[in-house]
Amino acid sequence: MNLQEFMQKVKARNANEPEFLQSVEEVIESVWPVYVANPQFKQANILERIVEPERIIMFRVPWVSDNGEVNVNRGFRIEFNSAIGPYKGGLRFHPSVNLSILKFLGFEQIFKNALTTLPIGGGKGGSDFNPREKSDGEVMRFCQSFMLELFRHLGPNTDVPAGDIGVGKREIGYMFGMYKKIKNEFTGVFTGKSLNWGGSLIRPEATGYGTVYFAQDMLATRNMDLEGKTVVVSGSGNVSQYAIQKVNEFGGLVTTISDSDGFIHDPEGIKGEKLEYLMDLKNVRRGRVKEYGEEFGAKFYQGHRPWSIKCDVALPCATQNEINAKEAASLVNNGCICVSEGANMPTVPEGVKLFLDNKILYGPGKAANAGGVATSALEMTQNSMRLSWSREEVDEKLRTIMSSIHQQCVQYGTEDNFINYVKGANIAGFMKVANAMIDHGIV
Ligand code: NDP
Ligand code: 2IT
Repeated sequence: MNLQEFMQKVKARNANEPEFLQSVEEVIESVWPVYVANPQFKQANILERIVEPERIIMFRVPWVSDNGEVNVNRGFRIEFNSAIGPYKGGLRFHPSVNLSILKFLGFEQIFKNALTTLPIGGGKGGSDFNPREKSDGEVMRFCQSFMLELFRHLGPNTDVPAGDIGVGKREIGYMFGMYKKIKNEFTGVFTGKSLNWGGSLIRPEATGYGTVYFAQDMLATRNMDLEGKTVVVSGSGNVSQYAIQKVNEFGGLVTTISDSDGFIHDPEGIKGEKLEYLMDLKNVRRGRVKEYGEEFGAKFYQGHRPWSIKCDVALPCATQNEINAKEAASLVNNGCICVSEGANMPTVPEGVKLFLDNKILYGPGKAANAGGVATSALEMTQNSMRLSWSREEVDEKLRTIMSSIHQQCVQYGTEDNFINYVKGANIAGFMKVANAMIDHGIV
């Protein structure tokens, strides 16, 4: 079977799952030469096995809104691969959630988690529930109903969820509370928990910080850093906020933020009290970025994404396929030298090709945003030991892990003096998981 025949088979089996197929195609294209060169992988049929989730759980989530209406959402957990550790990955609550999106996220998570150097397998889950404009009570009742089914599939050594889009510390709290009540045990079955009941310092910051550390490591290969660089960021949630904070610390200037309504361009920089305002706006008042524009007199571009704004570095931190081919071209033509992906699969395949053809420093999500899940694994470690590390200790470990991921990309992705981080991340992640699968026999 050649690469095309293999993809044909995957497409036939997973028709109508475009995001999943997109993520599979990217990984398979990178690892195919390694697969062909290593007969033991072929003999164990690793590729066909690795694209098939070990288990998918889909369930009904009924809940009652404040006005007494009965609602039904769909819940999912994709337990994709446990070759190197318990299933680990976030839960996403967003109206767009479906099987294809969660399978792509679960598939990415396998290789991302392998890159962290820590013992965590790949999983992802969530619901098409939309937390926007819901009361606290509605969110709580939804989370409780969701857990009434999901609890039986979780466990600190089995499957450990965390947050993703639409799931932050409030939702983790409600879900953990229900899990604890049903199971009558207090274990580290979620990460991203609040500090006073088992959370880890730096976990909220970790994805954004890690994405910026990865950008610094990429820039360092060309003797550059973020000092004085103009940085365009998309999104305005958890990942964006802490990416912005870290860019500011490194002396860069962040000029954009966005949400699904549009983007803000603030040429003077999103820093100091402006960043504090943004955090309060998004995390406490649950408002829209448009209000930032009104507060500080910055321009709001309704219905547009920020990629037409001239920058040195771009940090996509919102969602999948948020940089299309035209937008990737605009970034390249405007002189962007580095893209570090805080979001999962934010760039369409044609955009990725353009970045690689133009030899820019391009860090794909599974490498650049792995700091979040890596710090989740550090939270699991602290929970198992029943103690907590200091901010400095966790941040130092995160910094070391991001450098190790960068190093793995360099090792597996260097071709003619150019570091192809896509190839490097895919091959490094794949090798670790594939070898573990071989050790375990045909299971
Ligand atoms: P949040 O829910 O905190 O924020 C999401 C942000 O992205 C919001 O600004 C949201 O705007 C915007 N957004 C979401 N969906 C869309 C859409 N369809 N179109 C335009 N904008 C959209 O999520 P996170 O910050 O946690 O996650 C952001 C990205 O980072 C995701 O891709 C996630 O998978 C990835 N990620 C997250 C990690 C984590 O630890 N949290 C770890 C690794 C990756 P709006 O309010 O309008 O929806
Ligand atoms: O995409 C991701 O890596 C996350 N949403 C974080 C997963 C985790 O378990 O911390």
